[in-house]
Amino acid sequence: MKTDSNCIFCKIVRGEIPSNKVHEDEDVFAFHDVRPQAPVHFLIVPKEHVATLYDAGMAQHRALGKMLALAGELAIKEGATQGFRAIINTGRVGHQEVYHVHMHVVGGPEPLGPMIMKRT
Ligand code: DGP
Repeated sequence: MKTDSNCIFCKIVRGEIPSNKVHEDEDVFAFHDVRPQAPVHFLIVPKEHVATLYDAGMAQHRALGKMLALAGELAIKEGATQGFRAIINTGRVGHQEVYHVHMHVVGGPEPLGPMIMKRT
């Protein structure tokens, strides 16, 4: 499995940087966002280093599928029982800050603004 020694999320997956873990299996790792933008805010990442969705393909379909398949279950576990947003920022235009694919799961309890992840 491809890993990047300089990637902050690879370091979290390897346990070299501490994180507040939500879930781990052989394909994906989920942990709380260090800068939460809502009461529930965690990230689900593939364990394999894939920089962006542009770099992902069918070779990653299992991990990418799991990210979506687990979102609801983990959101409920974290307390977002009335809805959430699942967001994958991609590239410069998508305001991607960390170049290891990650899905934000952002939830209530109150309804979220129209562009919760937009940064100025
Ligand atoms: P973005 O690439 O813009 O989709 O967002 C990256 C997110 O990653 C941002 O909300 C903050 C979070 N983040 C960055 N570094 C760390 C870290 O070291 N630990 C954790 N838990 N989250 C991080």
